[in-house]
Amino acid sequence: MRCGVLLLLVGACGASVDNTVLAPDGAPIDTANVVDSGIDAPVDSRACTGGDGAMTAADGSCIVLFTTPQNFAAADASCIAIDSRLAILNTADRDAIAKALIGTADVWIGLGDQVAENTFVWVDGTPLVFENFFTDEPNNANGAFEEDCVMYSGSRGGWDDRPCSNAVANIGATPTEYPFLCMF
Ligand SMILES: [Ca+2]
Ligand SMILES: [Ca+2]
Repeated sequence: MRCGVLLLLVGACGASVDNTVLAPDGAPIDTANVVDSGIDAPVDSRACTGGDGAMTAADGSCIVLFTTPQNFAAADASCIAIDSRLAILNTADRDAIAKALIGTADVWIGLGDQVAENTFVWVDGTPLVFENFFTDEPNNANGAFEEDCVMYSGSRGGWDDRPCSNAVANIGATPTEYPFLCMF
């Protein structure tokens, strides 16, 4: 009887030791090696220069203007090529800096509703909170065609959803290439 109890305790103790030894070899140890993409933390230590003009926001982020027109995806790819993304204007200050930089130009910013119509998301995946859409925008072209990418209309002083590229159906001669703002 006593021997049986002892065996049971030894068995339980052995299982516990095995679990403890195995744990460090499991998934949790990988959490120490998670690589930050940098996309959610655009502020970095580089000098704020480049493109066709650049300005620093109060939070230290650098907004860079590129005046050669491109469609939305190509513009974002150009930003990624310099370790940045299309500008995430998620504060009033960033928005004001962007407006000062672009003057009356129309430029892509890093916002769109490509995944779910009328649910606008920044290119780093964060949801829209601060916004500066112009009156009656976003309007998805009033149903005429899809407008899923957002540009800053400098002349109107607010944002406007526009067709992302020439691949969008039924846009006719609607422009789809604009200068753009990168941000790091
Ligand atoms: Ca849309
Ligand atoms: Ca629109």
